[in-house]
Amino acid sequence: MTIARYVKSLASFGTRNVSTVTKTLSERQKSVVEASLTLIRERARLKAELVRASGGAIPSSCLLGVPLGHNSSFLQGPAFAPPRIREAIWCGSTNSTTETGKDLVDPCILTDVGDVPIQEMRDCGIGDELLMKAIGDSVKLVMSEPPLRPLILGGDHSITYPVVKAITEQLGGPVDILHFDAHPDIYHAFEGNIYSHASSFARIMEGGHARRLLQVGVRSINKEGREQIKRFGVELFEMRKFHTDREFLENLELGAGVKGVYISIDCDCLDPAFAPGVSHLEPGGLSFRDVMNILQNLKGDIVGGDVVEFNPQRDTADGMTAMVAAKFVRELTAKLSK
Ligand SMILES: [Mn+2]
Repeated sequence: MTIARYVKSLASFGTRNVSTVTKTLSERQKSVVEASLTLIRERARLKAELVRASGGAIPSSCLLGVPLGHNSSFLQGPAFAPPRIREAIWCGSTNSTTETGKDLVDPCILTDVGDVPIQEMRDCGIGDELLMKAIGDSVKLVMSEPPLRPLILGGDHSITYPVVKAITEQLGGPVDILHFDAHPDIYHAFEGNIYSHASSFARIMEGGHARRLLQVGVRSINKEGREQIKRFGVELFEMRKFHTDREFLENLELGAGVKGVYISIDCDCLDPAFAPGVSHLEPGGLSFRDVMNILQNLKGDIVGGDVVEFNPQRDTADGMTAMVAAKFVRELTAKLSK
């Protein structure tokens, strides 16, 4: 239901004036947010109990889907990605073990609390400010159940801002961020939207949530992007120089002296030949193995991560990019879980 129809249906009770309707609307919205958070809270409690019952006391990855696509500047398909990624993770075509030998069927390695009910909140007219807060609160609820650590299934890239904000607030300080992307996503605002998927890292840097931000795979950046990179002291590793940066990037040690490392993977960091199912096809990108080599050699305490911008509506008929996004999630799980 649109907000206009919702207001109209409330107003149709007749005796209420406009301010009563507004008040009722916000109370109704509050109830929907509370119900959404209750879902996540109870699922996180269930999964953490399961992990503890299975003997786990060390960090363990917990999937949290954020099916949000409306902050994309182009296509909104990433809203449909989380269930497609889960389906590919558990697809019988491959076994359940990561490349480094962790078995995903073990709840001490991987659990899943389902999706933040984004559509339900949007259906009652909840705007981006409250939506972003609800995403952050959901992340905090997962983190409140040790040993769960949040691994986010996007969604467009706008969700990385509330996720990183929540993690750093919960941990009490900034993190280092390793960000794979064709784009720096650092516009102050895009087409007037400060919550745009092209602006998430501007919000993260303004908020002081990252000590270091390393962006890898970038090959679509304009003058404003370069100014913002300079302004925020971002460490930019452009695709055109990747051959000379490779050795440095394959020997990274991050997160010491801060609260840990956050890893954000935009599927369009890859060359479209490896991942055609993205909204912004940008030729000349990384190979899957390029990303794996950096990820698997990375030293540091990984406190959270995301895989974003997979667009099932642009994927091949056999779901090739879904498998790519799923493998990113599987190998990130291996890094997050001890
Ligand atoms: Mn991108």
